[in-house]
Amino acid sequence: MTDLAALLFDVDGTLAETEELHRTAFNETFAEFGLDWRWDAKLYKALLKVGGGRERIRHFAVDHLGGRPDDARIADMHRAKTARYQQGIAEGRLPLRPGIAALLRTARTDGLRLAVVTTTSRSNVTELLTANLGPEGPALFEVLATGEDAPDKKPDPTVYRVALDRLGLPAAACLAIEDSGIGLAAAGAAGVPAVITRNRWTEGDDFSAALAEFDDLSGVTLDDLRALHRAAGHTTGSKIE
Ligand code: XBP
Ligand code: MG
Repeated sequence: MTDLAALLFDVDGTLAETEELHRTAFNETFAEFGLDWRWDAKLYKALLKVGGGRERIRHFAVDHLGGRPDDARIADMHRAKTARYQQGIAEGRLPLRPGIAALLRTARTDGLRLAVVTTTSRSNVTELLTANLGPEGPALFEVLATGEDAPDKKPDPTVYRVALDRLGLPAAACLAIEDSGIGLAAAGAAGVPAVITRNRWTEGDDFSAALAEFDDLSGVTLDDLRALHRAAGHTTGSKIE
């Protein structure tokens, strides 16, 4: 049996409820670029199956509207969207989800290693962590594996493999904390067991492969996570609701 050595945190929907700010930033950017596109909540929920904001814009432009991709323009739009999103972070619009700050600090005190494993950009992650935890926030995490590290976004497992490689740990020594079906699939394809924190944007996703589902991480202790990880080491298919 392999002891738990590291927690691998997804960002969007897991560390913070970011998607409404992402959605608003996309829509404001579309208007800025003279487009009449508008992603309402229902459409955005469906588009979240496409990991990565740049990829999401491209998917919408090509698959949804049947357009020809203009990748330079899509990159410009995504840059503008990221600036708007980070302005929202600077305005304090993205608190961490309940239980996250306490769990991060306890994990570090307890000797667990921490990594971020996300499809979003590195600067979005460092801005979010700094805004909520101060200048030392990003350094709580030994590894930040982000969208820049993996051209193929979740559910592709590349970003998880990058994190494992940088940590120098086998997948079985880690536990992923995710909020989405594509994130869970990415972790699973890299061999990393995972738990889910639910949110409205990923309601209805297939979480059958998760070790457990939680509404949020308040009240979830390291002992709880260690017990789930230990159980996953010698059984499959057991799940705690
Ligand atoms: C969820 C995502 C992200 C955000 C948009 O990422 O799919 O693409 O919706 O962010 P996570 P960007 O893996 O953290 O759940 O526009 O920066 O890609
Ligand atoms: Mg997520």
